[in-house]
Amino acid sequence: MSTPLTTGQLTAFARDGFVVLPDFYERAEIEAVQRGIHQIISLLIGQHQLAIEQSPFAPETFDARFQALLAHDRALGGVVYDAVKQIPAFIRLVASTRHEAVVRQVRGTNAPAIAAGGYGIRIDNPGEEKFRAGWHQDYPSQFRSLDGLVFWSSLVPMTDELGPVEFCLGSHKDGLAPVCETDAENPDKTGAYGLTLADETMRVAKYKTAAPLTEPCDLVLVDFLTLHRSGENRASQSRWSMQMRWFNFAEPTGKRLGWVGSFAAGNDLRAVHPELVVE
Ligand SMILES: O=C(O)CCC(=O)C(=O)O
Repeated sequence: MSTPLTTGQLTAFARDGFVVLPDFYERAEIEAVQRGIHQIISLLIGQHQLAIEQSPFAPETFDARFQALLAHDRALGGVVYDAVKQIPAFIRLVASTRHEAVVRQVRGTNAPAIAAGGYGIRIDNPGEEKFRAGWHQDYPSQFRSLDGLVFWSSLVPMTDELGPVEFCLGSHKDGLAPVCETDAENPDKTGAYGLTLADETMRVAKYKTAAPLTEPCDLVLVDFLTLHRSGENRASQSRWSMQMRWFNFAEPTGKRLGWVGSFAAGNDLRAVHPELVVE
């Protein structure tokens, strides 16, 4: 059997609910995704005849003109967001045999699965709150299987200013956390973004937190039950990161639900898991 994680990494994952695997991806795999993003930005600049200087691709500056594009028209940021998850090199990465081997090893399953619609590339823009993810577990907004895994990887060198993801250490061991469906402080947040943890402050205070500063090519492997949230981007650049979700066809809850997806698949948390929703 292929064993991508060392014993130490497996132990850390079981203890903390996430683990950083340095240099998990090949540089060429990541550059191909960055190149695809650069191309989409170039195409939009050309299409809208914007007075933004074209710049040749380099991995360190693949998004150099993105802030200028946003400044011209924020809606083009949404066009980029929807487009980049369709870059072939990204889809190849999502479906990579190494991801499959990780699921087999970590979940001890011979039935790994890719969560349809459960993958994308986040673009966390400086100072934007609307799409920042508050404290959450992935399962209520994904379903598929209780033991799903997120493959999270940054496309830019992470810094404190960019607002790295924060994790509650060991929180996955406490099972599913009840949620409220509205965020009183942020009424414009909807769907998965509108869910807040019941008794959030008390719940989160139980755990130590960590916010790893990873590099492109590093993987952060995250349990579907681990509490985590987006940091605040206080930099002048966007924070680009990939989320690729897999699950396990053989896990009993997922099997019982027919492996359905959550919000993005049009399903209602209250209908599928009424016990998780508190008023
Ligand atoms: O990258 C982020 O800011 C948060 C990502 C996240 O919450 C997730 O992958 O579930």
